[in-house]
Amino acid sequence: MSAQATAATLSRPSFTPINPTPEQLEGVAFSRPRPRELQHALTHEQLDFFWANGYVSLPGLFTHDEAMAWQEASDRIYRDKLVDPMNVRYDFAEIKDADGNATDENILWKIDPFHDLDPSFRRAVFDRRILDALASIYDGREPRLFKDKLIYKPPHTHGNGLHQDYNWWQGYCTSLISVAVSIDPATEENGCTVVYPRDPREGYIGELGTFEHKIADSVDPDAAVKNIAKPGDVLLFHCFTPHEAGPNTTDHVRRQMFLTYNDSADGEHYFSHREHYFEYYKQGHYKEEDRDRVFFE
Ligand SMILES: O=C(O)CCC(=O)C(=O)O
Repeated sequence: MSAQATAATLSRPSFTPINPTPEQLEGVAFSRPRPRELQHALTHEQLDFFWANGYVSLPGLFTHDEAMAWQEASDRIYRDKLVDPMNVRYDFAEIKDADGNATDENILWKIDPFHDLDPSFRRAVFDRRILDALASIYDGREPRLFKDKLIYKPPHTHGNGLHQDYNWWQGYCTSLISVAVSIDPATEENGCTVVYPRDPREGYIGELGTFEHKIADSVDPDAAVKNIAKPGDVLLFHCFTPHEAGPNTTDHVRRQMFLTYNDSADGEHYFSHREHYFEYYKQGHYKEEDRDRVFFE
């Protein structure tokens, strides 16, 4: 007989309900479990702005010193970790020459996921400044991490075309919000994130069920908002907010964390999403004959 139990074969013991008396509820042990107060909540103005525009900027949410520690951590990972193209978390890009033509050289462009690779990143993902900002959007409920990636965007590499993130997250909940944390300065020249203000409640624009996602006709180019940012600045944007980023045309790296969360009322999807992402990433980035050698470490 197999020692493995499946969800269907597991029976749950039933517990006697906890019914404290009013006197017991006054006791010291019941004084702690209360909904927590948000120490870094968004203001009413910031919340109204988010719901009207699908994004909100939080300049200086993290200090310059914290951003410097992330610069060092990004350098350390780049130097010391197993940056192997067969490791599915590492994404490489072609370097372009001065005329914008692809050269033979490839360079690390993104790590997805990345927060487990350094304690400073693990702390950032669970920092109350991020979690409280999101909890105020989620009516006080805690956010849950859904996805985390570190985009290096080295010199003379590509940006991202116009899209709504939900394109890649179809089938998951619609409370997904990304938090872009600048590690290096972000400028127009190095390909800063550009958002197009839109009420997130207007929803998804693309063709559901496909990865076809041609939405250029649905945004007003004059409405573009460039996230010109200093190290430590943060931008929150909803998964229905159209956005893009140009190529990095400078000689300096533009590193930025993209941390995505969902309302905890919508459940926990980190590992389910990771498997889903690896599957379509493998199909899109590796030749069929190489896919057996792809690993995650
Ligand atoms: O790198 C950026 O600024 C934007 C990245 C982006 O659009 C994405 O990863 O969905």
